[in-house]
Amino acid sequence: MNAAHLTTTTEAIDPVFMFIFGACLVLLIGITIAMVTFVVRYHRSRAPEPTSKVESNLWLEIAWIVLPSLLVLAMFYYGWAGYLSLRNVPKGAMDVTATARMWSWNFAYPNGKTSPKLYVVVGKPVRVELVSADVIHGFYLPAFRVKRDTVPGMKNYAWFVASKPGSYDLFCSQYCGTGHSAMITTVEALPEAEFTAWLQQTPGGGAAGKALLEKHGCLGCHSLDGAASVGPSFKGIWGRRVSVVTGGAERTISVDEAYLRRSILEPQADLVKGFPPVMPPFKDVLKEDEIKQIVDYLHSGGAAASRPDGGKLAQDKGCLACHSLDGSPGVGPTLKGLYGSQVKVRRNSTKLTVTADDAYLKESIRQPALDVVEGFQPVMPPFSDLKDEEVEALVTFMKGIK
Ligand code: HEC
Ligand code: HEC
Ligand SMILES: [Cu+2]
Repeated sequence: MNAAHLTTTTEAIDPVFMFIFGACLVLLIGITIAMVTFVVRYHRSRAPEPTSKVESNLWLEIAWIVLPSLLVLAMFYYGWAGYLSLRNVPKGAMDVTATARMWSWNFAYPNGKTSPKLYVVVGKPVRVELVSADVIHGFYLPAFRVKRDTVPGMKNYAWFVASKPGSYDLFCSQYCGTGHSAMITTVEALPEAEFTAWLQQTPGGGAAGKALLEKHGCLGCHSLDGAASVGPSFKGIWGRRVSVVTGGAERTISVDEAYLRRSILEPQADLVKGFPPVMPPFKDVLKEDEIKQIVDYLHSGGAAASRPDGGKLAQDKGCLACHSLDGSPGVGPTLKGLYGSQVKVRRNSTKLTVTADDAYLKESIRQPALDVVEGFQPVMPPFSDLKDEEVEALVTFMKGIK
């Protein structure tokens, strides 16, 4: 039980458990045998009178004080050592933030990627920062013997390492309301290469495009916030009218995909007026999918907005834990065909029918308790912390679910 040699949380916990369990088993068997033997041997029919004249036995008393004390101290020692290995995160651990909310998990990686499943590298320790968005939840990984509460407003963490590739259950161990049992997801342990490939995959919201801009040094010459730099700012670039010099002749064009591609691949072809021709061509540098991601990113409003993706938000914010997209019932009404439909709601205990338009959808997200849909409990948490553009994105997303 030397902490320095422990490699996994399972190895830290299992011997402690077996030791305590073994000690209890030995005691249970010993005490039961002694009890049965005494019952038989000293039954009144065999021994009607007390036979023993012993008043006290010093050695026996010392033994039954010292031996159990040693046993209990040993349990404490092993338990403490095991606890320390659970609290001391090995060096070089990967960081992931787990956010628990009613009733879903979301995992955020340092590069901004988020996922409803916890992807990890086989053999590499993972430090999980535990955050709760609402009530007390519990981060519970039976396969790795890890169980730790996630408490709102409290910093907490857990670590583990998956030594074999595979899919392991991840539960919430605190009863946190109606949808508690829905807080089930998995740890996906992948070989390093597969994990890296997964981590770099386009994460919807344009983080990949931005990462590419950073990687290729574009941001050294182009700002995202409108500030002047070596080149024009990317802020609000899509659709902007620009004056360019093409083959010596000046013309004004609006920025679209074709123009963006040309500007990136052959910057000298259309030279933005007032800027020096210093941008290197990226023709042989960027791959097609990278160009696409960059163009998408610039299209989406680039830095200024990096417009949120409603579908992804619905996943990340836990909407889909309570709302289905396919018409099936859940904790909340399905989102399928919701937009434009007539909804029966209860507002301040009066019943009325409203049309699910933009305003209604927005209000349902920000103040769900205002209009409670008939037949449902008012359990939806208010998402008052969402930004306006995030609410817009969610509404756009919901409109699309026909
Ligand atoms: C060395 C500085 C430099 C780097 C690095 C650079 N650019 Fe440029 N970029 C410029 C300058 C200067 C201009 C304006 C002159 C021109 O049109 O070539 C420009 C123009 C552009 C334009 C047209 C802008 C407009 O307002 O019409 C786009 C789009 C663009 N760059 C994208 C990129 C991307 C994407 C990268 C990275 C893959 C990149 N640039 C890297 C300096 C740079
Ligand atoms: C804890 C479960 C839960 C979560 C999480 C949740 N909702 Fe709800 N939602 C409900 C319930 C229950 C109702 C019906 C009662 C009411 O109107 O408050 C509802 C109602 C709604 C309605 C009105 C539906 C209708 O049929 O008129 C919309 C729109 C909605 N939710 C959107 C969202 C969005 C978007 C999110 C994520 C940001 C979200 N919800 C997260 C449980 C949830
Ligand atoms: Cu929970």
